[in-house]
Amino acid sequence: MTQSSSRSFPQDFLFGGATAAFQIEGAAFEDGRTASIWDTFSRVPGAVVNADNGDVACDHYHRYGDDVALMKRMGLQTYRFSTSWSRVRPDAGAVNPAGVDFYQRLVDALLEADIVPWLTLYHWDMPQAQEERGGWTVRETADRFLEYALTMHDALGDRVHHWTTLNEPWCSSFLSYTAGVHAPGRYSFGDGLLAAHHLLLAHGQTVRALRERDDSLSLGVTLNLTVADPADTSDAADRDAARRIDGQFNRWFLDPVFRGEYPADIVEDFRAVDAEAVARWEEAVTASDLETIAVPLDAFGVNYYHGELVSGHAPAVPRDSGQAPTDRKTASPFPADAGVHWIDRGLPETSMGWEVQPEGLTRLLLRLSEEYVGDVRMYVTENGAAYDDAVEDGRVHDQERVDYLRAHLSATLDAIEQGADVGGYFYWSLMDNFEWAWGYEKRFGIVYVDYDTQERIVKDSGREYARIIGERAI
Ligand code: IFM
Repeated sequence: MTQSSSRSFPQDFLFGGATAAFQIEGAAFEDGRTASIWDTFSRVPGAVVNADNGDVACDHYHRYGDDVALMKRMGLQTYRFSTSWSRVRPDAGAVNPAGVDFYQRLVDALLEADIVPWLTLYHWDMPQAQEERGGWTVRETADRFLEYALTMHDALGDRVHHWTTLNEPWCSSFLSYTAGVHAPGRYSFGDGLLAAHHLLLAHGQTVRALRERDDSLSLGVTLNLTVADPADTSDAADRDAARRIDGQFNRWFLDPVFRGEYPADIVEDFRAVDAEAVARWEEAVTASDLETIAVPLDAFGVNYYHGELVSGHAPAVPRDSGQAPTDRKTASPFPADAGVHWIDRGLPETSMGWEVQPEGLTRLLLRLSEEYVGDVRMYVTENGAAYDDAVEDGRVHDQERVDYLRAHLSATLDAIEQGADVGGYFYWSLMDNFEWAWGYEKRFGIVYVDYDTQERIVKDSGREYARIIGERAI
């Protein structure tokens, strides 16, 4: 691309990188931390590829100083990380000062390096002891979560401005309690429904309480969202397939957060499949819960990886949606998926089997802007790609990831230029890490991690990102 065709980002646009506690920290049982649901689940035979776990991960707990220095060298303006509930309040019980201290040291190091800390309170690692009390299927868990959130605010409220309650509640509810693919590995549609509601309740209660403490904080939530296109827009069955996927994945979370209601069409779809589960869920959902969940926000996090083309008719060759790494899942457990078929549109794919569809990000941001967020500023809090990287002479030439990154940054700029208020972009992930059920098999980082030596190597994509950040243009 020539200089004359380069496009600049708005002055206040933030460039960041993202990680999550369980995926990078390691030190799983050090300094008072006790088991989270992922420590337990990763030890279930067949749950994680190669029986990997988070005991060591990227050893970030001990290497955070070097990792922050690396971020500074790359020019990152902000760093999105999560705190571990099990480290801060082991077993969802009393405060563990050593756990709190780790995050204070991390935040101080970030501030010292002029990197804005962007803190997520829940990125899936609930204390195992709380799961044994019912986990997200019980209302009490939202109250325990609030205690933990207030502990974090006591410790960091003077230094951290940006607070995100939840990362991707679709994953920590349906993927975890219904599909059994993520911890705690339950297989119940009703439990997934309850978990989603109590997660959202925890979000609302936490935003409300933090706001009461300090109305200058920037408070938000991050959802993972998709763009489901019908294979043939003139075909009613294809349009209905797209409606259902959009409904159970996007609107099930967007509607309560921004409108204080669950999408009625999806409630009826769910009822047709499992009336008893829906009745149980209806008993748990109160009008005041919905008011709490729709608490006003300052920031809205959008995680986008890929879109999907769906049909109501079976294609000659079924497409593998690339979702399940192990044999734990043989058929989609989601009621609204029944009769939905994924169509291969011939786009390039990442090593997750996810299509590379950057223009979907533009459309998603514009849709959110038009239909949901009002004047709440959006941030792309995750976007990234896994590829099979190799180290050659001390370098990682990951041209596909360079292209992915550039294409999605351009797509973000397209949305901004068409009127969406997007304040920043966080590449997922800063470094290779524990990719949940895929263990260490999938590498998303712009920094390569050698898990034998814990050496970090900035990949070509990391170099390109640093260059783009330096020029604030693409
Ligand atoms: O690694 C995950 C992250 O924890 C949540 N969002 C998707 C990423 C890639 O699968």
